[in-house]
Amino acid sequence: MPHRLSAIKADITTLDVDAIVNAANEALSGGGGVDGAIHRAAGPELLEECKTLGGCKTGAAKITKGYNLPARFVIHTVGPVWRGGTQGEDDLLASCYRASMALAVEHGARSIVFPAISTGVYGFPQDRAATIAVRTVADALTGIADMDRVIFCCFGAQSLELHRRALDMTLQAGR
Ligand code: AR6
Repeated sequence: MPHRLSAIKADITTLDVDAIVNAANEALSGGGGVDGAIHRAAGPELLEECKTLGGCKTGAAKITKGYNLPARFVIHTVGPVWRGGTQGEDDLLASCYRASMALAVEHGARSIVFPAISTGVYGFPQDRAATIAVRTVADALTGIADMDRVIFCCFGAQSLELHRRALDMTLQAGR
């Protein structure tokens, strides 16, 4: 079970998997960071489809096609803005990972890649976010047989280290 989880350092737009996850905003209007990179790589049709979806609440997820990306689907989720940790940020971040996994399974995706949601512009502390990401996905995976691979796509060496550490701790805990 734990072997389905891994962390790599990469540009998420280059990965040939069934679904990549986008750290979007509630308007699904595109933006900077990973959102901007995904829209640039997918092409303008992605924004056209996003406009038909009626936005996305924080902690929820919506799915589109991948257009010019190698990935078949883009799952757009909206992470919480960090406001000190007392505004339900942890639960909302966990909800992003759960909702994205559920949508992927619903659409028959057997491989999914996550960026480090909320840890850029939205300011969520990176170590805390990595722990929540890995724990939430590992817990969800125990109830999902139809998923082969979940990858945490880190953009920097520090992020990779944090996710590897969180994965090691999860494996040691036998989850
Ligand atoms: N591949 C993988 N990870 C990336 C890439 C990439 N190409 N580019 C950046 N990252 P952010 P957020 C990492 O700011 O904090 C947008 O404007 C980055 O290093 O993209 O959830 C949206 O429209 C960081 O670790 O997302 C929203 O308004 C992580 O992706 C807002 O930003 C997330 O950083 C969302 O903010």
